[in-house]
Amino acid sequence: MYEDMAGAAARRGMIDLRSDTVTLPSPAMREAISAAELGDDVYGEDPTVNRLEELAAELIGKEAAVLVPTGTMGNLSAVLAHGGRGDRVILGDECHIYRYEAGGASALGGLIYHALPNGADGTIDLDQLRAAAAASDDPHQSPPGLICLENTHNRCGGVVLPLSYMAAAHAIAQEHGLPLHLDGARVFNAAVALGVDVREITRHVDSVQFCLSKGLSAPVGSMVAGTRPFIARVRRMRKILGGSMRQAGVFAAAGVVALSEMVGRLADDHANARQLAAGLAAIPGLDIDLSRVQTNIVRFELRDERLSVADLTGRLRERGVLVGGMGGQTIRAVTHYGIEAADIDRAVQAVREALAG
Ligand code: TLP
Repeated sequence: MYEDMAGAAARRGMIDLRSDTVTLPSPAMREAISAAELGDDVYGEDPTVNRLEELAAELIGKEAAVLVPTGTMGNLSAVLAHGGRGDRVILGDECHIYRYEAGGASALGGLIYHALPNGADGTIDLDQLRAAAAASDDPHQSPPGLICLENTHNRCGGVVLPLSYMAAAHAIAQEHGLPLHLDGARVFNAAVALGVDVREITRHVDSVQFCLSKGLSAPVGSMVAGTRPFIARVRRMRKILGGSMRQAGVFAAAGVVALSEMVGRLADDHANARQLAAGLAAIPGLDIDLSRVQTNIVRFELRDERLSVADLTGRLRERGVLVGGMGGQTIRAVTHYGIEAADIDRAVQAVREALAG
């Protein structure tokens, strides 16, 4: 009855690898959207939102969860619920909260970003983390408020933080009485890559934000999860930020399908990413670290003096392939629902031609 909209980009002739945010809802999501029972969620009366929040809390292993429109609002409302004006948000200098969320915690909440170097593997050195987390009696210093990690780590190429690292970072946070927040926009990708239940990851954090609208393919929505009192504070922050919605069951219905049906298939995206990476590795003029291709993100560097990243992405666009520049010589390609193994072959061929021509 419904067209498979995930194929829409492909039908337009483009292989869109710019992000997994470009995914379109599955046929099952479209059916769920049209059949969704609705109510006013500001009154707590949207049964579909309530179902999604209960399901999300259970799957992610936390007491409660709340639906927010975007990952950015999810992270911001969580950070504001954890810390106060003048507190430091300790995070990695390559993380999304620091690089791509417009400084929201400072701009709106008066918190200070304390950025520590991210290693290529997405981690922050534990000694540096421990030193940053230690509170000082010196009135010149601003107090630590919380620690944030990102898993999978987007700018580091979708790498997965090891469970042992999550546990060690959590121990440091606990030692210093700080909450640990996880930007888990793609935490289900991390769980699938590790072959563990996602709760094995989230048990090491106090709160988590995860996106329904990336690899899980829902059109809109992220969840924030944590203890009941924390989620009550997040609800207040969401209200302040203008993110409390009315008949949000319209897209929460797709979120229920995302969590029930779309997690397992992330393994296909990971296999496609590995296939893409292997193809790119064989092309002269490109540099790629295959050990970092662990999930659905392929990060590679252009090492061809004859053309710029903009030249290459432009030539790829002419050949029906969209990828994104990440600054400098770095390019990102992301696999997702609607991208098949045959598209990967076509994309690799397009890159070969673009660099040859
Ligand atoms: N990431 C987007 C861009 O903003 C870079 C993408 O295309 O990958 N955390 C992480 C780790 C993310 O990658 C993103 C989106 C977010 C948070 C924010 O989610 P939204 O876009 O829903 O606000």
